[in-house]
Amino acid sequence: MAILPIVKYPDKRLKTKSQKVWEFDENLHALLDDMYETMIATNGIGLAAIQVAKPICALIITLPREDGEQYEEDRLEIINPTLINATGASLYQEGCLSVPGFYEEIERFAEVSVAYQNRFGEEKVLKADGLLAIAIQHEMDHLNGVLFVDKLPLLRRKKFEKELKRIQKEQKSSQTN
Ligand code: Y12
Ligand code: CO
Repeated sequence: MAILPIVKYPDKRLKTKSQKVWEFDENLHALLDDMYETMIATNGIGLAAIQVAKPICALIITLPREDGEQYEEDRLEIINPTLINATGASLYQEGCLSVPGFYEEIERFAEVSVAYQNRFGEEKVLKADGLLAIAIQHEMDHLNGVLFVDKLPLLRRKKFEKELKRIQKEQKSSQTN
């Protein structure tokens, strides 16, 4: 297993529309394992393959339990997802490993049902609400080349771009000092 580099905003690769997965082989399994290791090592709860530069329709989610810990047995692997039902609305302060240090409130469906395949290509359906529903929608957006910041209204988007410039400037000066 390996910790992979995460593609960060504003890298254009994050705008890629990911391709459907056809082969459920050891290469896919190795990628999913590496994605899991990468997500846990970087304190993430969700990660799409494009975030580690692999433009395929695969995402993983592991929500923390009430004790704040993430357990490997809760690891969800979702391949080729399609939204089959979505209801309600909910607001949540979202973050993304590709946009570190920036959090914004985003409106999403409150409950979703998703058809997908597991790592062996078996067809599954998952009904989710709460944080899991938010995470699924956030990660499925990545498969379409959409980031949570793309969903911000103009003024908040401008605030984000300004804040990003400040963070990048800070990082540059800490590297040279
Ligand atoms: C609700 C909202 C969004 C999601 C998508 C999954 N998002 C994450 O897993 C975000 C994790 C994250 C972790 C960070 O920490 C490090 O990079 C070490 C982070 O960076 C900072 O805070 C500096 C930003 C985001 C699921 C459910
Ligand atoms: Co993300």
